[in-house]
Amino acid sequence: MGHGAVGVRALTGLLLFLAVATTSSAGEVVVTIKGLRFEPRTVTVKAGTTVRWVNLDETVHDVTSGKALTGREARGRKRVRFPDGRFSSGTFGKGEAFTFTFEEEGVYPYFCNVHPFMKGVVVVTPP
Ligand SMILES: [Cu+2]
Repeated sequence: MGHGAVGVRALTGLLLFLAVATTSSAGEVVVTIKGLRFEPRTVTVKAGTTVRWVNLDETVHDVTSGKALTGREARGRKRVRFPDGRFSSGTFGKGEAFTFTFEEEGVYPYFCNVHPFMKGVVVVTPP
């Protein structure tokens, strides 16, 4: 009776889901946050790629685009954080993640707003 139609509809939905999931995972790169470090510190991706930062630490972290001064550079400075406004995750905890899709070529430095000595770079090349 109606069971066949429902079955076909469910299968179509599943296939669509798999197609979308496959497409998005192909365009995604993971950076882990562990031991107060971004790993890898520099990732090179093609334009249109989504970068997913996954926090594996017990403490909260943040991913903010721009530059942070540390060590000698920071000495005597009142201000050490220079966010450029491209992206800012806000703090997120263990097991949580932040994603950002890089549409344009360029070099995108970023840092952790909680621990400005944690830094990384995303290099975006032509698609
Ligand atoms: Cu941090």
